[in-house]
This record gives sequence, C-alpha cells and structure tokens, in this order.
Amino acid sequence: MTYLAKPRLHHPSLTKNQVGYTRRDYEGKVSTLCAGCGHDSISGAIVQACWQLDIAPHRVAKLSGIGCSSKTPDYFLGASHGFNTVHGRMPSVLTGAYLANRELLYLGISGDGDSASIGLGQFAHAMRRGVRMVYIVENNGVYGLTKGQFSATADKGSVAKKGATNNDTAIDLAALALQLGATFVARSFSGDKAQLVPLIEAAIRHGGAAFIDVISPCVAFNNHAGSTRSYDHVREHNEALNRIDFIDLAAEQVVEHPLDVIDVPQADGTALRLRKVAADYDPTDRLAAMNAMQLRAAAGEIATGLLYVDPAARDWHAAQRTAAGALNAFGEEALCPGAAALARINAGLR
Ligand SMILES: Cc1ncc(C[n+]2csc(CCOP(=O)(O)OP(=O)(O)O)c2C)c(N)n1
Ligand code: SF4
Ligand SMILES: [Mg+2]
Repeated sequence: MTYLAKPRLHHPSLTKNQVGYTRRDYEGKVSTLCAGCGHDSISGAIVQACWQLDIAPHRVAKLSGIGCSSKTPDYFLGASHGFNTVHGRMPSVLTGAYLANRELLYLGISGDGDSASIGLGQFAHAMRRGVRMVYIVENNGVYGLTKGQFSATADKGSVAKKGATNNDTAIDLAALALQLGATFVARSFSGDKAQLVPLIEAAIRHGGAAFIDVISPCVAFNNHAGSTRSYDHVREHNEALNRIDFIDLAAEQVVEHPLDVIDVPQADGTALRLRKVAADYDPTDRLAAMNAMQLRAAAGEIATGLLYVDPAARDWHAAQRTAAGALNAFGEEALCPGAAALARINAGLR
C-alpha cells in the first residue's frame, strides 16, 4: 500500500519530546522497500534516536548515494533537508554542505556497494578528514537495487542466490575506517535495535567523523543458506564487544553505576556508557580495537558494538580554524570585505 500517503494529522495526545515534536514528526514517506528489508529497521532506529535526542528535524541534513539503502532517507525525517546524490558521491557532496553550514546535523546514508565499491575513495577521504557527520553504511553484501550482484563487502566463499561463489576478499569498512583515522567506529545489526539506537545517539553527539557499519540483510537477494549476511548467519555469529546505553548526563538526574559499565566523556560534555561483555575491552585504544576485530574475524565472528572512540575528537572546521557560524548566515560585508582587505592578504603571502 505504498501509494497511500501517511495521514498528516496526528492524535493530539501523542507524547512530545523537549522540542515539541512527536515521534511521528520524525518519520518520512511510506517505505517502498521489500517487506522485511533490514534497511527499514535502520530507518526506524534513526527516527527513534533523533526523537529521543530532541533534535529539531529542520536542523538535520540527510544525504545519500544510490541504492535501496540510499533511498531510505525518503522514509525518515520527512521535514529535514535531503540530497540524494550520485552513486558513491555522498561524502563529497556532504562535505561541501558541511563547509557551507556547520550548524546542521549531517547524516550520510550509504550502502556497501555505494561506499565499498564505486565510492571507496570518497569514503576513505571523508574518514581521514574528520568531517563531522554520522556516516551509516547499510551493509547487506550485495547490490540490492540492481538485483543482487556481490558487493566488495561480500565475504570470500559466500554463495549468491543463483549459486555463484564470491572469490574476492571482502573489504571490512569498519576496519578500514579505523585504519584511516576515523574517531568513532561502530558496528551493529539492523535486527538489534537495543544496540543500534544508542550507537546512533552516541554517533550524533560525537565531535568528528562517526562511522557505523550496520549489517542489514537483503531479504530478496542475500538471506539464503550460504550467505554470510543472512539474518540466521548474523544472529549465530554476532559477538557483541560491548553494549552501550547513551546517557545524556545533562538531562539524566539519577545515574546507576553497575560494576560492568564505564563512562566515556564526549566532546559535548555528555558521556557514553559502555556495558562491556569483554571486561578488558577498551574502546579508546585504536590498536587494541584493530586487533580485537581481526581476532573476531579470524574466529568467523562479527564484532559489534562501539569498536573505537576518541573522546577528544575535533572536526574539520576546528582543524582548519574556519570562522565560527554558518557561512550562509554571513552578510555581504563579512563575505566580501573589499579590495583593501584583499591587498592586505596578498601582502601577507609575499
Ligand atoms: C555511476 C553508476 N553506476 C552504477 C549504477 C547502478 N547501481 C545502482 S544502485 C547500485 C548498487 C547499490 O548497492 P548498495 O550501495 O549496496 O545498495 P543496496 O541496494 O544494496 O542497499 C548500482 C551498481 C548507478 N546507478 N550509477
Ligand atoms: S532488494 Fe534487498 S536491499 Fe533492496 S529493498 Fe529488497 S530486501 Fe532491501
Ligand atoms: Mg548493498
């Protein structure tokens, strides 16, 4: 029934958040994806996270590439800014928007084909530059939109629906992001909202580039026996490194301290609360994170949770010492200071 528009009016008694919006205000159009597609669960988690964090929808810009995953921004945050770019080019368009207006929250939505195949170079540079954004890859191991060819994240030896075997080595985007210098790297599963929603919340509060690789089964082309991205396979091999509950200390008055949690301070003064499965796992140690991921992979397991975070991360604007505020809010005088100012700059470069 995707041709039916959602009703515009909401029941007046729906709960509102601190900025006056109901959860419905964070939704988008009715999804046209296949019933059961993991990508729809990720959209639901984004809606939940933005609503819970009291983010006004018009303060969000969502950008994507091309693919079933890249279609999803149409299905959440209908009142936000949106730009469906070209296949694999979301990061550069997002970077441009972020340079022009640093005051919006940027959500970059991509697929494994979009980011690990055609857009690998763009992904790499976005990670190493520290563009402040939440970069989510909805990773199903296939090109869902073009009917199920292997993507570059498909595991070696996995079998396609029509029987072909993938002989190429898989790219692990989370491991690559770590190697490239990303300051927040997480992995989750679309079927585990209890883990995914707090991770998205933490990524939103992070001060630099935040990357989340979300294993998201394609029920049409990659959910069969032999696939390593199917619901059954992921559930059986998912090894959670930690469970995080995002706690906004500014709003939270009563904080309990069970023995197996640690708080990681964030750049904005809030804290990430980690509920560790492995008592000795330290998400602030990049080398240890790389090692832990390799060990899990060697054991045929998927490490999920907050894999790495640098609590003191700074964004690209801070590194470049750009002017504070959004460029689009500057007046003509500030943007075009005249010939005398230009002469001074030129003189300083001689
Ligand atoms: C430049 C260009 N090349 C190829 C395509 C064809 N194409 C569209 S979507 C897609 C793959 C999408 O895969 P992924 O990013 O994993 O998204 P999914 O559909 O699996 O969510 C391809 C190859 C295109 N649209 N543009
Ligand atoms: S083809 Fe796969 S990725 Fe695309 S909507 Fe259907 S289940 Fe989702
Ligand atoms: Mg895909």
